Amino acid sequence: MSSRATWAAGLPSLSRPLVMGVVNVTPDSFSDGGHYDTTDAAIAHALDLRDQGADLLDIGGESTRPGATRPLVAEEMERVVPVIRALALEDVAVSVDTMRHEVARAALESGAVLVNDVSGGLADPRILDVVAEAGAAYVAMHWRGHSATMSRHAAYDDVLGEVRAELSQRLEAAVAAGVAPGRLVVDPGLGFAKTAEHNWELLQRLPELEELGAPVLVGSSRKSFLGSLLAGPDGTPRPVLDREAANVALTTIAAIQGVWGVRVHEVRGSLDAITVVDRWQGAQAGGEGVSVSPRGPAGSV
Ligand code: PMM
Repeated sequence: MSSRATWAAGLPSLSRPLVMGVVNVTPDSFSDGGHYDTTDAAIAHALDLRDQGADLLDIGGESTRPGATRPLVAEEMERVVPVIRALALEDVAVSVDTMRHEVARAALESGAVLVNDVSGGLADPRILDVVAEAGAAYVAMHWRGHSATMSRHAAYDDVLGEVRAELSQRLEAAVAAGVAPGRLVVDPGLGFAKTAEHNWELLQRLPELEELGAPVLVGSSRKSFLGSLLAGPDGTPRPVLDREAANVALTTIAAIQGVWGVRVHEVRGSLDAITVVDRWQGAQAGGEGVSVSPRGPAGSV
């Protein structure tokens, strides 16, 4: 992966993949909707993920589950801003999971250091100007439309090639808006306008996404393609909260392929897997567990 010249202030600099812990302050997210939808519950959960070792906490106020209704801008803001403000006082980096420039601006003013935009700037192009002005880091995820319609767009001749080409356009748009190239991260957007087959192919070919020259983030945690893979004999998908072991396996696979980070609901297992991969790679290189392949900005600062 190419080395990066710059990185946003406040983001951890690691020689192993980073673990981003998910905090959905929503009533309706597919796996944890309604669990942390008050400010106090969300802060307590975030601090628990921090204590488990999360390197970054991703705070979101809009569910992207298929068919979800979008909250008002004011509602989304009320959900995430108080949580981000409280966490910014703690010893942890915070990102905001939003597609809206107003929410991104308020989050960055409240102490967030990264904007995680599942639409890669397509839902609200002004978000790129906000990120550029703040000098923040930005995750451009692959996206083809809002949740209500995204399944219609899950058609590809060559999923890796098309995702990579569309992400390349999103990186160009971000740079054109003034975001520093060294502050950009890409994400294939597993489950967003993708079937299970598409997800598996992307997961098999992550190094080819790295050819974009930006670090890669992957979010597989609890997603439905794991539920269908692990379905019972009668075809019933494995329940959402019982997919963690499978996700730890995917964290291992992603770490071996050199990703920058994984976005997960449970931190400890993925962090353990990353620690094992790091040690294993050090042993392969004849070292004593020292990571020999710094990845992306985290390894190059
Ligand atoms: N997935 C979800 C939400 N935000 N952000 C990134 N960068 N990558 C993802 O795969 C991603 C995301 C949906 O999952 P959730 O509702 O459990 O947060």
